[in-house]
Amino acid sequence: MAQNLTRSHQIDDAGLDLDAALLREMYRLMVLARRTDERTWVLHRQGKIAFHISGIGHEAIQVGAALAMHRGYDYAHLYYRDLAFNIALGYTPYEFFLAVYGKQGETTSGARQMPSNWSARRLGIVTASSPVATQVPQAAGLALASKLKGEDRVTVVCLGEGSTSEGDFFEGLNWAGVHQLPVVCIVQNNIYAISVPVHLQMAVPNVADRAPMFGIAGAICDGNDVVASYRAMSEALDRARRGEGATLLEAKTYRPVPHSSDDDDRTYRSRDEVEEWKQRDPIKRFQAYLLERGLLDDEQIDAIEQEVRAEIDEAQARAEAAPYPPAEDALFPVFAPPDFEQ
Ligand SMILES: Cc1ncc(C[n+]2csc(CCOP(=O)(O)OP(=O)(O)O)c2C)c(N)n1
Repeated sequence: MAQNLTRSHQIDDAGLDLDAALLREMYRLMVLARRTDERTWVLHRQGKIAFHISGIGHEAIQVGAALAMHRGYDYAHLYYRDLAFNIALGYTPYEFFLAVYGKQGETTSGARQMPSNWSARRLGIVTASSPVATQVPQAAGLALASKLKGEDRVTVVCLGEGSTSEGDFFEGLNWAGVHQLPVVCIVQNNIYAISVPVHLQMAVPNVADRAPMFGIAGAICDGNDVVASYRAMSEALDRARRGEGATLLEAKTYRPVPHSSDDDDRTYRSRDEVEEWKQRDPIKRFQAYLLERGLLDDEQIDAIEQEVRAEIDEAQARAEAAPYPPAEDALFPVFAPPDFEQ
């Protein structure tokens, strides 16, 4: 059953009565993230930036999940494909473009990390490192701190299904289970870990099938449906806030573009497969739903496109014009001194 979730062209809003303003905001954020991502591919092809790792196709799970959170209060340990997640939490296209250009003022590392190793202190987004799955035990540690302090913050951590083969995934979720930690671990299952298909990563049909072995809840959602993703995430967050522990939430989705700007995906999957998934594009699907319900019309869709384009043009131009960091910045401490305040 779960395997066929994403065969649907429909949006599953059963049991939800979401406000029209929230639905429109979901749509706007998905479009903002998609257009920012597309622009970044263009900058790469123009030779203006060195590298891009795209989140195209993952917008529904990321925007749905972020909008279900208490933004700026809950913590987020995100992974490189989470551009839409970051944007929905309040990270701006300008901040992203500073990172891809490696310019001064870049918030995550002063332009010393690769782009998409996000962090934004004001938004509760914790800095990421490049070895995949290392964020899972870090998230469990953060959630343990929240629990010990008696706060009702939830820590959300994301990774791909390939990264669940790493020991860190098991260690982190085991810890979350033993201590009933307020963690939601979202696995964005896009079927491939670069070129390795999911059936070569695991012998069970769903990532979420592993939840019982950690003693935590497991759930599966259609990660190409923003509303279904919002609902699944809300349930997981509520469980965590009630003190009932962690959830392993698997979002079934697809990456319709190469793994990164340096990957040729024609070597490991057919064009027919990619085209078939594009028919179920999360933005197209959601747009059809909003149009059908009269929550958006063609004019409003055009207005959103124009507004988003203006924001991206301005953000990109400003980042392109920004200076590079001075060479001495390479000596800036990696670890904050004990009296560090921001
Ligand atoms: C520990 C470690 N091993 C290998 C890599 C190289 N690497 C970067 S991304 C990636 C694929 C991860 O795939 P998945 O978790 O399915 O996420 P996706 O990129 O498909 O969203 C690999 C192997 C790495 N960064 N860290």
